[in-house]
This record gives sequence, C-alpha cells and structure tokens, in this order.
Amino acid sequence: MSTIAAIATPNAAGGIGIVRLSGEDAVEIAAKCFYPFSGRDVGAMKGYTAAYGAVRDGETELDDGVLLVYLAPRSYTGENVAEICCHGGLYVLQQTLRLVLKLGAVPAGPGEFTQRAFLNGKMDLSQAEGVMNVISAQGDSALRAARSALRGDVSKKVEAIASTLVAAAAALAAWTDYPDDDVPAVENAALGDAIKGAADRLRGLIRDYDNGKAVTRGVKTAICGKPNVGKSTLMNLLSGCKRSIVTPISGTTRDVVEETVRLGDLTLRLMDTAGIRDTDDPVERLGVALAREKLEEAELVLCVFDGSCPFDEADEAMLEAVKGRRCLAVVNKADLPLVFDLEKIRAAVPDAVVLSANDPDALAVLQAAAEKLLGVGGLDFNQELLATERQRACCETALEALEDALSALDTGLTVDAVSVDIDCAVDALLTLTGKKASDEIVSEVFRSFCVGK
Ligand SMILES: Nc1nc2c(ncn2[C@@H]2O[C@H](COP(=O)(O)OP(=O)(O)O)[C@@H](O)[C@H]2O)c(=O)[nH]1
Ligand SMILES: [Mg+2]
Repeated sequence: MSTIAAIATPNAAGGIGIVRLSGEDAVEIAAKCFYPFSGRDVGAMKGYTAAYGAVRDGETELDDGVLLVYLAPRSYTGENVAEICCHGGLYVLQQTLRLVLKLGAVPAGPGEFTQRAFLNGKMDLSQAEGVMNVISAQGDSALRAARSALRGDVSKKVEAIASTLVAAAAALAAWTDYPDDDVPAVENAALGDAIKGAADRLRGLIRDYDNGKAVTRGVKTAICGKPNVGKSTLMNLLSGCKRSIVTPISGTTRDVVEETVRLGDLTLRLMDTAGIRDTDDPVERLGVALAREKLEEAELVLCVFDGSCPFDEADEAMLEAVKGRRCLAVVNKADLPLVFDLEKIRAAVPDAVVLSANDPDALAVLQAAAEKLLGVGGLDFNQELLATERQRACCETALEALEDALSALDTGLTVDAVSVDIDCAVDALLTLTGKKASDEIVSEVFRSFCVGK
C-alpha cells in the first residue's frame, strides 16, 4: 500500500503544525527530509521516539522541528507513521507536505489515516465514527458520548445483540436441517422471546440516539406562531443578542432568521419565521410559505401564543398546524394580564409554558421544558449511544427485519422465513460495526472525515 501524507493540523496558522505520513515508507521518506541535530539516523529510530532537527529540501532548510516515529503495528494506523511537527505556518506546512510528496508519498484522502486504522483492525467502523464525533463535539455531553463510541461501547452492545440473534438462527438452522436427529425442537415462544429482547434493545438504542441528538448534534427548531406574538423576541432571548428585528408591526419578519444556540446542554438550531396568516402582501406571503415549510422540517416546534389576547381562530389554526409534532407551546407576554384560554392549548399540546420573552428568567423555564420534551434529562452520555445517522439506519433495518421475523412466527410462516429475517437483522448489525460492511459503505463513512485524520 502506498505511503500517504497530509497536513494533520487545521488549514490555518497555529503554534505547531503537523505533517503526517503513514505507510511502509513513512520513516524512509522522513529520513530523506528530516535531519536530527544529534546526527542520529532517522531510519534506525525505534517506535515511540522523537528527534529534534531540521526539515531540509536538499540544501535548503525549511524549518526546524520534532520528528515522531511510530513503527507498525504499534501506531494509530497500524502502519509505520512519521509525524513532522514544525512551526504552524501554512506556508511552512505546505512546503513540507510538498517535499514529502516529492520524495514518494501520495496525498491522503479524507479520513484515510483512520480508514487504514480500520482496515488494519485497529478499530471498527463505529469507533471510527466516534473519532469524528470527538473532533466535532461542541459540549461536555457530546464529547462524553463520542468518547464512549470511540472506546467501542456501541460496538460491544450491538455485537451482543447480534450474537444472541446468531445463536437463535443457529438453533433454528440445526433444527430445520436435521429434523430427524436429536436436535432439540426450537420452541416458538423461546425464539420469539429472543427476537423480542433484541428488538427492544434496538428500540432503546434508536430512542436514546434520537433524544441524545438534541445534545450531540443539535435540534432543528422552528419558532412559529401568528404575527406579533413575540417569536422574534423569543429568538433574541435565546440567542442572547438582537438577532431578529422586533417591532409592534405585524409582518416584520419575512425571511427565515437562523441561529444556533445553546440552552443548557441542548443545542438548538433555531429558525425564526414569519407570522403565519393570510396576507395580500406578496413578499410576506412568500415568508409565510417559508414558515410553513420550516414548520414541516423542524424536529422541534416552539409554537408561540400571545397570552395577553383572547384565544382566536388563528390560534386554533396554529394548533392544527402543529398537530402530531414535537411541540412546546410558549404562551408569551406573561407580564401583561393573562386573558388567554390555556386549557385550549393544553388539550392540544401537552407541553406548555407561560413566560415573557422579555424576561431573561424565562430561559430556565424554556430549558427545563425543552429538556423534558426532548427526553434528554435521564440520558447517560457515558453509555453506549449510536454515533451517526448511518448507525441509526442500520439499527432501524435490523429492527424492521426482527419485526418481520416476529410476525412470521405469529402467522405460522415457515421457519425459513424467520431465518431469513434474522440473518437480515444480523447483517445490518454487522454493517454497523463494519464487520460486514461493503467497500462502498466504508468509503462513504470516511468521505465525511477531514483530510489528515
Ligand atoms: N409586554 C410584552 N411585549 C412583548 C413580549 N414579547 C414581545 N413583545 C412585543 O410584541 C411585539 C411583537 O414582537 P415580535 O417579537 O416582533 O413578534 P413576532 O411578530 O411574533 O416576531 C413587539 O412590540 C414586542 O416588543 C412580552 O413578553 N411582553
Ligand atoms: Mg418576527
């Protein structure tokens, strides 16, 4: 396999920058451009050792720095690895990279170092995805969840589920293949229990992922409501700045104003939208259409009502629009006398808070309500949490196959049908960990990585 090279540090100036090499010739190539001041031979360096010296292109000295050497298989990638740590200037790093490429290395693709680690059995696919999540983590819970994935907690749990299924499938196969031998008959009830148990654990993983997403990746949150109820004021309260224009004039907000905010440990990707109403103004009408669109795609809706005005038809229409959505009703303007019929709201949207978007104390109220609604309160981020949508989709596929298996059992279909479904579930789980992932899936996973990781 070729020796790859990339700048492993960000594409910006910094104190230190690293050019990383991995592959059979990594150390050899480093020896041709890095000259330790002590005069020692780079080619003879042991794994886990460092040397201080100069980076030289022939007679031209580019920089001085430290060379780190790791020898296969005891390295991140499982191959020989050399890391040239020099000053973190973009030009210096580019010249150093150009130099190692001239000496025989090839440019690494996105995530290729980690891909090689995966191919060399250093980590499985879900751990590799954990690596990316550690890099992109924006808060404590997200980091803890990513670290747990990186440790392999997700893989262990998924493999445990897969092995109970493999055992069930094996018993089933033995029984159908040798019906006349002394193989104990597979009891439908016991088999059903095994499948149900596995399905429940998968449901738990999917549910925790969906809930945990509010913390690890952020929730797409639409602020909706009729005009003038205080949507933009709420947006500004949550963003901590005057992000949206607020006026007493209906129809002020027309474009969608977006901002990512933190609410306690939650990350909300907020969209403040135009007030929903029928209007003759062509620009506002576009805004209203956009608001409806955002309402559709939101994972969480903050539906704002004006508590100082009586409940009316437009409010009724808003309740209709958010039906079946994960929605928090925000009854605003609590500093004014409340004339609003709260019961009407509570009957349609169980989660409702009464507050004033002008009052900073309302943030705590919103946080508590949102945490409850998103189900993150009781989540343990140190535990196995699926790391990516891909992993979630694998669990979903496995779960569907198990549901098929259960209904095949119920309707008394042949054991073959049940076996096929169980195999299909196991395949999906092994695709998750990468044990049985196709080359395309593996490339797809690493395509989203950064170059140099
Ligand atoms: N008294 C009071 N007025 C508010 C409150 N929130 C918003 N407003 C006022 O209501 C009007 C409309 O607010 P805005 O945020 O632009 O509403 P939007 O059209 O829903 O975006 C403005 O005059 C705000 O100052 C509140 O909690 N109490
Ligand atoms: Mg507005």
